[in-house]
Amino acid sequence: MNQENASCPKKHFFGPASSRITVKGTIYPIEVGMRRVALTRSYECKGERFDAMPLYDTSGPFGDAEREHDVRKGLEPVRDRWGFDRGTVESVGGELSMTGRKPRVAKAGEAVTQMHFARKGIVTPEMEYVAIRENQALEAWIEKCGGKPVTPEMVRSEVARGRAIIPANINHPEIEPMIIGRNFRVKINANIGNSALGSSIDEEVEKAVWSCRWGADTVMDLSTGKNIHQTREWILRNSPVPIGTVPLYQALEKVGGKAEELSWEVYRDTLVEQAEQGVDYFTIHSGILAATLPDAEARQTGIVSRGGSIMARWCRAHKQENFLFTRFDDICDILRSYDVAISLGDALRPGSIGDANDAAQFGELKTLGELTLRAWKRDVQVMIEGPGHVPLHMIRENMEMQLKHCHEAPFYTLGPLVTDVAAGYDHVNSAIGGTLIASLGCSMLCYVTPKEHLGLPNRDDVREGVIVHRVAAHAADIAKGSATAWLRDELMSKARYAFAWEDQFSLALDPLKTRQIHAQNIAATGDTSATAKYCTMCGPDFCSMKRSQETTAAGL
Ligand code: IRN
Repeated sequence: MNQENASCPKKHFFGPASSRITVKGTIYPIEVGMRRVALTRSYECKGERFDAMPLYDTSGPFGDAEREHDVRKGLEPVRDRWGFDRGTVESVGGELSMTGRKPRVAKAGEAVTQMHFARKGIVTPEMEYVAIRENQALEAWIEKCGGKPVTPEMVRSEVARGRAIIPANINHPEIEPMIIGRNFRVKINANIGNSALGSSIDEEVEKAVWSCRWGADTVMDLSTGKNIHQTREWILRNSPVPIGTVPLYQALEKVGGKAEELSWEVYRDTLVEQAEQGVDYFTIHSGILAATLPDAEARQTGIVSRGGSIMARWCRAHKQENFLFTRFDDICDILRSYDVAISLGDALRPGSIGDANDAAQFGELKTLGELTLRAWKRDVQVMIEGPGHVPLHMIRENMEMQLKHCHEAPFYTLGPLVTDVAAGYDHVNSAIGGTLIASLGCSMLCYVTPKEHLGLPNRDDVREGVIVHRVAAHAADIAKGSATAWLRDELMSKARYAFAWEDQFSLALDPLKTRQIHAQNIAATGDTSATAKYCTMCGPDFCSMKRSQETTAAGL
């Protein structure tokens, strides 16, 4: 780690061995947040000694356990202090209710997207930020393993060619930038949001904060119930991670829930409203076309995308083409002036394994590839959404088709769920398919919680969903050859073999649960030393690691 650039540690949400640190940039006055875990001993890996490990951290200021958080004030607008001159920006519209800040927009016809600057050869502070963040202050280790640390220039080039995106609306200055692309760490998204039947603003803000603490790289606010605007405002002002939405849901609310009454004008105004608030990416279902509806509707489970079914209904009622398709260039013109990235929705994703990889799904994927080129013409950053329910042996084809049709724009999938019978455990189901597709090049996994198909997730479901998908993403990173991901496992294994329980807690993806289970173990064994060389799984006489060590020590 570059010690000169690292700040003083602060006590972390995950306990005394974890601290929140920041690493300073060298091009811009940025401070990149990370988590550092102190280990109780020094472990040797490839001739290097490690008595601490820096970890990628999504918790932002919420990771700092001693900081008071007043959600009514929101987070500091850190990005505004980085001194990057976007040149063409002006204030617009009314004040944001929580901060009194005026939203900003590019002057007519101008673009302020990361892709715009990248293509001009300009490295932005956000690009430097994600480069430092991806390396986890382990540049020397990455090189030792034969890898290349990420550089700001490499980030610029990936964004310029559309192979990665940095969702960072100019009106969301509170975020710690992150990057989505297959040459970077695999990311996960957590969906939150109220429905007509449940949850309050406070609960949703709490879920957003909770998601970041447990490791969500982005959060999507999918609210469809009361107070949509206000709920989103509070989430945005308190979110250190990019926020995504499906603007169609709010547009539908505005017309009383009647899909046939939707219009381009209502939708356009909703895009502007959300872009001014600072939403970083929009799911837009532009790929479902009127001609494909008969095929899709004849499937076993029809159209399972909410956005897709709304647009299908609109097309049927008006006997017209999907206006999200016909107005696509107008949509891009709005998005480029705030730097909102597009997540092209998979309205025709399969909702059962029997519908997987059918003509409707792959036909839409092809359309999404065509739309990608149109968005790129306007310098709008794009990722592509993917399925859905797909049996394990049919997943590879999804990744191959996405690469073939979508010009290497990042793939972002919902699972895939590999069976239809895992209700109550669909988070695990999703992580199985997600691990495979991420190892093949998918850039971000949309989490699924244990409540999928059954009900609105609560805080505990959010934690389960996030951690299970972090396991999937981490497993994929290892399979892709990430030196930083590998190091964490190597240290964990050494700690496990040494019965260094504290280090095992610190390095686990869920340190709190690990500690809690071990505490129950201590209570059961009566051994309070916390150094016991066994656990209740095998007991003192059957612990294979203990036995191996004794055998080696005895020279047997
Ligand atoms: C991700 C990949 N495929 C779908 N998703 C997510 O599903 C998307 O990001 C958003 O959170 C949600 C949209 O659902 P509908 O409207 O397509 O059902």
